[in-house]
Amino acid sequence: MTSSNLFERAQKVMPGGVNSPVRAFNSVGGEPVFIKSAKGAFLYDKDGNEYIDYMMSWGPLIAGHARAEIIDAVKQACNNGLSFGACHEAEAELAELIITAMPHIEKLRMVSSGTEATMSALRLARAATGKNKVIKFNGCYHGHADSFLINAGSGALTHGTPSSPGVTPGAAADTLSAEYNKLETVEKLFTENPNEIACIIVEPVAGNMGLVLPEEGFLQGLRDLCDANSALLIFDEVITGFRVGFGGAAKIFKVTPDLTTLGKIIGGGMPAGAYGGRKELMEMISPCGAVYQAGTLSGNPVACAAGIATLKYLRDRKPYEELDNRCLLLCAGLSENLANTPLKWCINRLGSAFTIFFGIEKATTFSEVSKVDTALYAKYFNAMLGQKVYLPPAQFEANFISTSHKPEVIVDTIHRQKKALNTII
Ligand code: KE4
Repeated sequence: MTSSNLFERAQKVMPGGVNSPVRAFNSVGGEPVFIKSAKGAFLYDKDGNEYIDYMMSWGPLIAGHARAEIIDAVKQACNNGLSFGACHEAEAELAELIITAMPHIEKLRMVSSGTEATMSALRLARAATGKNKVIKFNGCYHGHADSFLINAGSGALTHGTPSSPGVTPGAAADTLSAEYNKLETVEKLFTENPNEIACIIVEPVAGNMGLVLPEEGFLQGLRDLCDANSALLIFDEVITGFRVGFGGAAKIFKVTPDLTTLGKIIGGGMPAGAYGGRKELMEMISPCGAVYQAGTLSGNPVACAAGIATLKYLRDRKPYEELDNRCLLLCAGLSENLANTPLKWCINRLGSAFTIFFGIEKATTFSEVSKVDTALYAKYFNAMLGQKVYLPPAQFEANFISTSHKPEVIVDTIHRQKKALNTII
């Protein structure tokens, strides 16, 4: 069956034919390609096409698709059983790897997605402070729990539902929205809601409005505001954890959160998330504390095996300088091509993650990003797809490279982009 036949079939049994909205290609037009397999930096669709992949499953695959040592670890774990619903050694091994890399996490709880991690961290912050309100940032995305679907980024922004129907006024009332990189908007909320704010949750590097970096002093400013108002600071490192460095954004920007949420890379492509922080906070979580949170497949042995193999690969190979150099090379080449067109664009990059914004020349705040030319992005996406380069099918996302994106793949991508641009200029 071709991708088109498969999509027709999928639409009969799943909303939009997908299990996550942003996969539907709605904001870029056309129909999604159906993937048959993937290896290294490449995707292979059901229609016989090979693509260079920069979406990389939205971030988990920093080691590339189907890296042998990760596949082998998963196969071995599968042979011992897929799930126990009971304690097993790999849970502590994965937790120890994470805690060694991020010592501001003294204890953590494994869950099965980033959404579970952030919703649990929020519950814990509310219990620990006895306060109800949470500050999040317009354009930031923390998964689809009710509290976070207020002015959310990623697919919620892409599909025009930043504040989703079905979220009750009660839930929405406890979520306050601030502007990323604008500390004054956070300070104002603390002034207007004295002693009511349990926490700030922030993507330390925003990935869900496209990649937007924290300006000098922004993250430290959030830290100071939390300390001054007895609120907790939650770093949502679902994207940035083990992506921007082995110690995450907290280490790079030298700001210590009270709680951290993780996902994506810690599962190595398998369903996994985690939340963690200081011992006295985490010991409020059941069964040692009263804050309830649970999950049938939390700490699943197969997911833990993939996560352990991925983190050991990163710990031992130390690929971050190489990834940074490769992505710098890529973005320089892509920028040179774009500079030779009449288009308005800008590019943000940190390490192996980047976003090209179309229609704007600066992307440091949500209000700037809101002015992007999504129609032009759609044209660019399809032109690149035509050159067999697979990008995120939405402007408000980050692109990722992996250790499988060898220099020759980078150079080839730059050549393919040049051809793609010639078809839309
Ligand atoms: P999941 O529930 O999708 O595992 O994680 C939610 C989440 C939490 N925090 C951050 C910073 C995230 O980026 C995400 C999920 N990221 C999106 C892509 N931007 C997932 C892709 C999708 O929704 O299909």
